[in-house]
Amino acid sequence: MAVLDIRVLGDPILRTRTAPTPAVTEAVRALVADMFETMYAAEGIGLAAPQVGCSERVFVMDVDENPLAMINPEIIEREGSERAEEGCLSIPEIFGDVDRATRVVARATGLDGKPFEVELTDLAARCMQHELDHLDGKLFIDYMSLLKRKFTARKWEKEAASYPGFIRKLEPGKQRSRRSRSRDKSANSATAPFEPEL
Ligand code: K1U
Ligand code: ZN
Repeated sequence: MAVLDIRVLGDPILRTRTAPTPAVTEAVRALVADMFETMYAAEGIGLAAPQVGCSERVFVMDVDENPLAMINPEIIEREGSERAEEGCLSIPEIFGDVDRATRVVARATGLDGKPFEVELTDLAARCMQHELDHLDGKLFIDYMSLLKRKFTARKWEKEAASYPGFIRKLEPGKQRSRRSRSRDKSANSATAPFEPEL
């Protein structure tokens, strides 16, 4: 297993919709293992394949010690709405409020290649929707008002300089087990990826 580099805002892969992953191969299982390792190292609760440079329709998440890997996920039921703050491992130091369904039922293929369904609520439901957006090339900043986006773009211009090539390398010293996670407050950055969308 390996801790992978994380792509940050400005890398075009984060804006590319993934095609369905055709089969659950050994390579897909190895990718999932590396993604869990990377997510725990980054102290996140979710991670989608494009964030580690792979255009696969795959994400991992772990909310309240419930690790979940979803291949070709879809939401088949959604209910409720709540606005809450989100961050993204690919846009460090940027936070914003997003409205999300509070309960979802999702269908996906598991690591065994078999379909399964899962009901998720609250933070787990939010995380699932955030990760599914990644697979469609969508980021939480897309839900911001124009004013907030402009403010955020200026902040990101400064942050981005710490991420040459839009790559976030995780510091080995910062890697922790999933039992000792807390929000990642490390700083970094790229160019002006908000600008074309304003
Ligand atoms: O996909 C990602 O960038 C991971 C991201 C997912 C996320 C889901 C739901 C709300 C916010 C962010 C994170 O893991 S951000 C960091 C984090 O560990 C965290 C976020 C909210 C609550 C608790 C932890
Ligand atoms: Zn994210």
